[in-house]
Amino acid sequence: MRPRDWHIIDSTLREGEQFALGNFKLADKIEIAKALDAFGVEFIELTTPVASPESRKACETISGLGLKSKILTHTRTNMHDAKIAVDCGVYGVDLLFATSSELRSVSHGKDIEAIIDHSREVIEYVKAAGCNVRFSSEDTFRSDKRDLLKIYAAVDMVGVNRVGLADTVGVATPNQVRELVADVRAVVHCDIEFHGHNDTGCAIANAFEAIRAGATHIDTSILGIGERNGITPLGGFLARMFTQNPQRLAKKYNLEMLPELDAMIARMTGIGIPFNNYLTGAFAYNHKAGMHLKAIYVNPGAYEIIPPEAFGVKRRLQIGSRLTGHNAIAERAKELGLSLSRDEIKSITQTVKALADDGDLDMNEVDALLHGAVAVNA
Ligand code: HCA
Ligand code: CU
Repeated sequence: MRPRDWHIIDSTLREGEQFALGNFKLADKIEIAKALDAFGVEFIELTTPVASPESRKACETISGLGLKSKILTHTRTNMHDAKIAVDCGVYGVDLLFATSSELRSVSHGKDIEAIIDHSREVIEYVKAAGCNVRFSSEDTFRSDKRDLLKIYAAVDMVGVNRVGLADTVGVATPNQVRELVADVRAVVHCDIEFHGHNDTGCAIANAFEAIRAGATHIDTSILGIGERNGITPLGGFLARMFTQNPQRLAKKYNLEMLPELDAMIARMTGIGIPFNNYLTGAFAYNHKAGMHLKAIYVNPGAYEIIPPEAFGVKRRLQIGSRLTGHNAIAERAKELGLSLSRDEIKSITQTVKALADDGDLDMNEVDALLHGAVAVNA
């Protein structure tokens, strides 16, 4: 199936609040919403206004900011919550209902027919209030497929704008996501959203497969923060999509703002950006081994699938290690405007390697060796 146009629903302000260290003050929430808007995400999802007085204030305030991103809030599928959500002035309401037998038994105890009846009333209410409405089944991937397709088809008939598939426990494989999204695509006309947790490291791959199978909306959060170890990270997901169609992505989003977004959430949660984070991790563009360095000088694309400047980050060449090579040392001499013979470069390279056995040299130390060699020549 040909991928359709897709959109990001960033849930840093909903799923991200379920992260252990996610407790954003109203001013933080406004800063996050404005940054996401400037980045260009199409939708921003907020914690249910029912959660606390400040959650309600956040829904009202952020809905009133006049952002380009459309503001959604996330509620249980009941009239009480839906009414409060609509009253906050949000663009849309994301309804959630537990459908797997595991969660049904501990949650509401309703059977499928009862879920459909109950949901119909709430969906009709939200629509009549002029809001966009989505219906998602919690724990989709441990729900019975026949039940799911019946529910999705029924809510589609009632007129939802989107149905959501939620891999609540991060159990789904990319193949399962592709198959289920395709099956849902066959029974609904509305848009399809995918929400994937990262317990087994598949959240990005699953979001990618969801799009390939016809999903139109992907839930993300900045740095992937969320319940447990989180969901599809905004940056990692965009890295995946960039490799498919860089021009289109650069047109849709202000990609060079990604480091700013990641740093903002790292600061607000106090976690720091993980060293191996997609694109913005401290070493995401670090090149070290001699063979790699040699190629990078000739053509960075040899070891980089995404040019770092596309996402506003810088490459880092680590030439003071035991793995370095004479090409890297020669390039550095050239950068410094130093003229050294091939043999001199080779000899300095051997010195760097030997010294690095006691610990890597930083650039200043490598530079000092190069300058020292020139001084000897003079
Ligand atoms: C949760 C709910 C949710 C909802 C996803 C959705 C999930 O577990 O707290 O609305 O699509 O992962 O199921 O985040
Ligand atoms: Cu979730």
